Amino acid sequence: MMYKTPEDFMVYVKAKNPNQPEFHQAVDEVITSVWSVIENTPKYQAANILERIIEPERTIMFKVTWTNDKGGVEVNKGYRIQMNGAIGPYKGGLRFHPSVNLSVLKFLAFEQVFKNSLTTLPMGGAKGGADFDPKGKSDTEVMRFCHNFMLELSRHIGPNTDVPAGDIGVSGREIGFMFGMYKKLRNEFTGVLTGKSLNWGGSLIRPEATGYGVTYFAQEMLKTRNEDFNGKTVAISGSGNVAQYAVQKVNELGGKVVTLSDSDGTIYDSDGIDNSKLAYVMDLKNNRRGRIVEYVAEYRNAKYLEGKRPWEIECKVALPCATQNEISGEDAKTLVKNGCYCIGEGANMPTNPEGVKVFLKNEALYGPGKAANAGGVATSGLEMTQNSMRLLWTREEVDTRLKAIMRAIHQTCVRYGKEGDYINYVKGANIGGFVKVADTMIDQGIT
Ligand code: NDP
Ligand code: 2IT
Repeated sequence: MMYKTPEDFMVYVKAKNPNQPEFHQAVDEVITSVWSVIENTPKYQAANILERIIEPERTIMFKVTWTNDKGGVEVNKGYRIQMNGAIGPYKGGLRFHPSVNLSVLKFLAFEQVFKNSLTTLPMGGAKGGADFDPKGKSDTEVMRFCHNFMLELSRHIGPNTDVPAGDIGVSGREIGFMFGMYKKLRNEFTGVLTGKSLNWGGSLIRPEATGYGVTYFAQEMLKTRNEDFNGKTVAISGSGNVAQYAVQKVNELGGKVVTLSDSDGTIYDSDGIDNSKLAYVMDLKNNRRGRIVEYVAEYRNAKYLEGKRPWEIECKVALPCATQNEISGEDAKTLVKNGCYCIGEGANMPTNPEGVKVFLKNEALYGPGKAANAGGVATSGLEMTQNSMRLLWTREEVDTRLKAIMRAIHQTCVRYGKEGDYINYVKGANIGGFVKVADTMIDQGIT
């Protein structure tokens, strides 16, 4: 074996990819989990799978220029990382956020490879986006940005090549503008993006899928201890797409969600965020594009924790649904100390490496993002299937398939992650996702 230890291999990764801390973090976690598999599988060593799997197949970086409403000229950086296309067309979201850079998108694209493999559907892994901040922009500014972004991106994608979707800062509105420009440029109507509106090729349940999926996954984890959501207090972070539908599903399953957040702070409602309060949050965030602090003016019993994350609030279940590294080692300790023993990651890599160690050491039910939030991309896969067949499945049909996929992912994690009585879902998800991609790369030769 060319490298003696995962640490050895990380020296290589860091030298080849300097100044990309998020990418290093994501690679380190996967490599540590799959190390024993590589050690025991000579064909993976002979094919140099490790060095090959961390190298993006294609990295596209481009300039996006657009004019703001005052006539000023603005410039942003646009990206698409096509990480691995072994098992299907590249697939993964687009993130529009000022924090977007190459490191963040490479970590997300890398995670996506294993996540997509876990879904059981034929999708390779990719991620893209821009350092554009949609906050405070008018609809026409967002439209001009999306159109100019697609002017370049359209050269690199296609329904059988690469199918982007939403992520932070990209939802139905942005997908619509990008789809419109792609259609005009190509003069063809194809399922080149997912997360489309229902009138023009979207799938029922796609908006709900990530939030529902993470809740289904947590439900499966709880089931291994003969438990369910009924009567449990749940802390959720974020207040965007994933967080909103996680609240809806937890409510349906009898849990009580007491927190939501955004990048400015957290709201704590000890009475629970029921469906009518959720409707208020959805209108606030999706239509009025306001801040979560406004919740406490509407619901006076709720408290606003300015600049804080939800993790000091007592709960049994935590569903981080905002962004990467939002749970530190200290946060994880606080959660565990307060009785939290089930963590389902709606966000990608929300727990930092120290936090992950705390959850594993305390034998929590800890579902990492690439398993727990795979319902979103899985339902994107179902949207692609419907587009190919040119038909629309019912809500029930899509939801039934989503549930079955989340259950299958859970089973894969159990199969590869069992350590005595404990299920290490990190190991299970990483090995389960990795083996299929690595075997496929070997089947297809050195390309
Ligand atoms: P949205 O843009 O709809 O919502 C993002 C939420 O997270 C907002 O409340 C936002 O607050 C908050 N947030 C974003 N960045 C930060 C930050 N740096 N610090 C604190 N809070 C932050 O995105 P989604 O709900 O779609 O995505 C949430 C997470 O789920 C991401 O990690 C994404 O990668 C992941 N995910 C999404 C999927 C999907 O289908 N949409 C699928 C799988 C995973 P603010 O408004 O202040 O920015
Ligand atoms: O992180 C993710 O899995 C997503 N943002 C969804 C990707 C997709 O193609 O639906």
